[in-house]
Amino acid sequence: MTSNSRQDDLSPTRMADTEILRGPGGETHQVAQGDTPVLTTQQGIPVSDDQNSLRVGPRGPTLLEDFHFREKLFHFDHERIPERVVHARGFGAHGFFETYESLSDITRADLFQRKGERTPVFVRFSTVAGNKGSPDVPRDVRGFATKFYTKEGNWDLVGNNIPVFFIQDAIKFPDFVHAAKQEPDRGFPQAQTAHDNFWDFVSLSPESMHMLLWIMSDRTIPRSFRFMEGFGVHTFQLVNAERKSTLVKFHWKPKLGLQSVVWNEALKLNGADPDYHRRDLWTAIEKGDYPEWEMGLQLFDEDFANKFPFDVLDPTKIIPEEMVPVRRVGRLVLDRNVENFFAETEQVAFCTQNIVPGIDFTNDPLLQGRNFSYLDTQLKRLGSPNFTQLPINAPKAPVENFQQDGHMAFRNVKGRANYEPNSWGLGPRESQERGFRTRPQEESGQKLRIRAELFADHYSQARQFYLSQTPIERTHIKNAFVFELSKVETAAIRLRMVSHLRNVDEDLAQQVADGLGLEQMPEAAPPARPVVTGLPESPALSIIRNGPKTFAGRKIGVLVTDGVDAGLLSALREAAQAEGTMVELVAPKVGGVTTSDGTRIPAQQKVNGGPSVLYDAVAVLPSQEGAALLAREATAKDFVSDAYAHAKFIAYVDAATPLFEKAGVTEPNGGFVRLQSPRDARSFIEACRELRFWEREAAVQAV
Ligand code: HDE
Repeated sequence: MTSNSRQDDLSPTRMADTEILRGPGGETHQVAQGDTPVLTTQQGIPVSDDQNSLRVGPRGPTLLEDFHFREKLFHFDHERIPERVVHARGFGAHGFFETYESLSDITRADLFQRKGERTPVFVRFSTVAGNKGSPDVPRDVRGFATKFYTKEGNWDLVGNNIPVFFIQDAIKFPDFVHAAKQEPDRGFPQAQTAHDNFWDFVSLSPESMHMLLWIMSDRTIPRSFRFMEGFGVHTFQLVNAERKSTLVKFHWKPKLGLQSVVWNEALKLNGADPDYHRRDLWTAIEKGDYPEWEMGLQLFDEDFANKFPFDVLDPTKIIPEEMVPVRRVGRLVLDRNVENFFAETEQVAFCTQNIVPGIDFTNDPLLQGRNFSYLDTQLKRLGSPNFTQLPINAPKAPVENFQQDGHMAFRNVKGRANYEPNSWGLGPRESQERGFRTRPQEESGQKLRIRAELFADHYSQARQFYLSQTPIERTHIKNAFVFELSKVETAAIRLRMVSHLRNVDEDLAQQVADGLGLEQMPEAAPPARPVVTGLPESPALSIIRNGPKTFAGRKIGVLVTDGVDAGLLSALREAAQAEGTMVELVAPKVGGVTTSDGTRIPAQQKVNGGPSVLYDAVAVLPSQEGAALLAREATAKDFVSDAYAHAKFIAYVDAATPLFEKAGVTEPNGGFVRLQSPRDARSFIEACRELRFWEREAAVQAV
């Protein structure tokens, strides 16, 4: 065997300014010389051979003496840290938060004091249920966690893309998470709520009803992180220098507007690109198209809280924006990708208890429980109380205290004193004036395991959410219930769920019952408190009503073949560029095509790797011969028929007709734009601002 030839044969051969390295299989590698650093062990000892372990003779046993080999495998064996119990699948980026105006009348939090002040941030988005390697677009809540490195310490706003939660008391969190994740005997399903245990638990927990309406809506299948809202969920307090408190709900509003995919698209996306969301964020930042959100505050006082028909401490309730407007107070810009995924995205440790002077908690029982759980989980995950010293977690404000030692301590007390007070005049002391002070509040009452009265209203806001949706969105919610409950094998659980839906909306319950093929409608579940049926609609709750009216930040997939009309293609590119839209060419071969004017252009995707689900809109621009070829290719037909079924805007040239016919798209009508002149390219982009031609969806019924 050549690879086992004499060790000398495998040592580098120097040649001019490169060296030729022969690998273990006899293959050769060229390695740049000059500044190339020398490989070392963790102890800094230079390594002479990283291709072969030390052994006795070419066919003999490996020697224990090979410290480089042992260290390399030892380190590799310990590469993994426990993944997060929830929110394991995540993606993060750096950026800044910029304050629009001083909020000193409301809060003394340093980051809100000065107009134009920029505070560095790290944001991690995530799914909840799936394991670390699960796909990006399951039906799931998205985490939206922000670490603000303020001048007075780190503030972590650990939110979601949905403003309410499944449960009201942190004591139920382990049960809820167990039920949502893989079933313990079989270890599946992965990243799915569509299974018996999940629906069993939630149908036995009426407090989940409001959240269930949200998760069955398109909020849980966002187009990408860039197009979703974020919410702090709980009511917090902002406290000013006079220690006056204002109650607050935090919001993030995406600059590019809201957008979701459709369910059939999500199913296909997870196969076509399991990294769809992280790739989107990474690419946008790499291109300099920095994603942006505005921070919004809903500010209110105790008087409002007392009059509000629900409890502001109940995390299963919202305060409609129409009742308390969202005041935009700053912007969040993500402008830097991580340098190392593990060091930053994996090791970042968000803790809800990280708040800064000027912000305070409330008694929301979910928040109180979270304040214990996050610190605890970081110790398990990162293995040492010194996780705060990792660069991603370390405050950018000075850290001065006498906490010492522990695993991996690399910020250590200097000098003799490691306690305070001390007689040596060494080290930091507390400051009444600058330090974090909990706002004094009266608390009294018996110790009880009980919830506040208004927490028992489980259906009224679920109903309000449903009735605030457009007809298209209501259909999606109904379809999602039918899809998920159809995966539930136990008929009694399906019935129980429909019995709850009757308290939300009779029509919805009936449609879901029909979709499930129920023979008889179950009795409505007895509500713990009467359902308030007359709550006004809240248009802010609809995605479609809050669409972007721009196609910026979106992506068009252009299906091309040899002979594509060069003029139309460049008109389309220009119109897209003017809008801030990306264009990708999808061709029979990734090497590209030759256009009508003889220019050779590369493609970004081969047609079977670039299905139309990856794009927000498509253009089908083959030549006549090209269309005939594509009409024989199944994935080219899927490209067209999926774009059609998913109600996308489609630009086309007449030559595409045979492909459309083979794809079953017989009559290009609404939502189609025929490209004949450059002006048509602009009309196409303008049409795309609507994002989808929803009228088509009802006709196609791709649920
Ligand atoms: Fe979390 N949650 N959570 N959660 N959560 C975690 O902390 C927990 C809740 C949220 O990108 C864990 O570091 C309890 C609500 C996000 O690293 C853990 C309760 C909201 C992230 C934990 C909740 C969230 C987490 C797992 C009920 C929205 C990911 C790993 C009382 C407002 C942060 C970790 C990241 C992560 C506990 C409920 C958001 C186990 C006990 C409500 C975005 O500590």
